[in-house]
Amino acid sequence: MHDLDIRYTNDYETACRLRDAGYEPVECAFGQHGSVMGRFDLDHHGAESHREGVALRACRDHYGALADDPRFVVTGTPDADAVLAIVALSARVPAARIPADFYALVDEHDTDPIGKDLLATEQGLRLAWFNQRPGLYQNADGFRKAIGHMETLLRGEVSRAALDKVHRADMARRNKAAEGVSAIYDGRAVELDMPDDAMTRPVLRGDLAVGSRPRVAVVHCAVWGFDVWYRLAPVVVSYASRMAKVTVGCPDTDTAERLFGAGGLANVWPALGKGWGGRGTIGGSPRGQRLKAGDAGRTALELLDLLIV
Ligand SMILES: [Mn+2]
Repeated sequence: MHDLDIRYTNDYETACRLRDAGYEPVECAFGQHGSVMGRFDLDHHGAESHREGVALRACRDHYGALADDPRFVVTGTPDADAVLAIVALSARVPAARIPADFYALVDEHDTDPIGKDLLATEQGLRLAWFNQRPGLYQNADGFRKAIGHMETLLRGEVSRAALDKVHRADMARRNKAAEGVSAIYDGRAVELDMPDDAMTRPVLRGDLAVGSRPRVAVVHCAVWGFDVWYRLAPVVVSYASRMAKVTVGCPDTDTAERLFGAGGLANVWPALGKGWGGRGTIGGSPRGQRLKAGDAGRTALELLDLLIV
């Protein structure tokens, strides 16, 4: 097997130079510069978002295509999508060890991480094991570690006990996320009770979002919990005390546009004040400005006034 050569960069020009020298870019998106594309067009962000995910295409269409020349240029987080793509292109594990239901799930979870319960299936649990690995930092070492974890996983070397531990850890995270909900408001700013089926009720998106009585949830929580919170309200205002920052989110573009009009949350940033911003589905308070916990509640009430349905 040829040695993997992984180059990490946060610089668009460097990624272009490495691409021209024969390194295959995988998910090399650089904001306003756009994506650096190689022989296999392995990105699906921004201007490339019409393309299918990279692991899906690498596993299905290009397995082993770079086995003799496994040189890659990467950026950002070593997530399962990018890492699995590299493992498949370079044939680091036999193709039979990468079942279609696993790479399809990696793809699905990459493009829409909300509302898919990873703990519900064996392949999901395996993906959750990968996602829970510590040390998956945004650098070359993080990518090498992540590739090693993915290989271990695909070779079937993760024990039942380790997978069970992942299950318990994620249930603990979900419980913490639910405990972190401090208020759920309906359209008239009446506070609603926490439902008994918070963990199992469907995500409030699309028609469900428009028809639901809960409108906005306010959370104060140290763990990531949008998969839980969007079951409680289609708009989530989250306060992170460590960052002293307020984040506003909707589960997807369609839902955000139904609730706030074309452009989704882009309509609310100017109304929330100077410096607020982000994308159509998620964003938050001005960079570098420290907010107080109470600002999340105030933001939630302002959002109620901006809903168009
Ligand atoms: Mn991806």
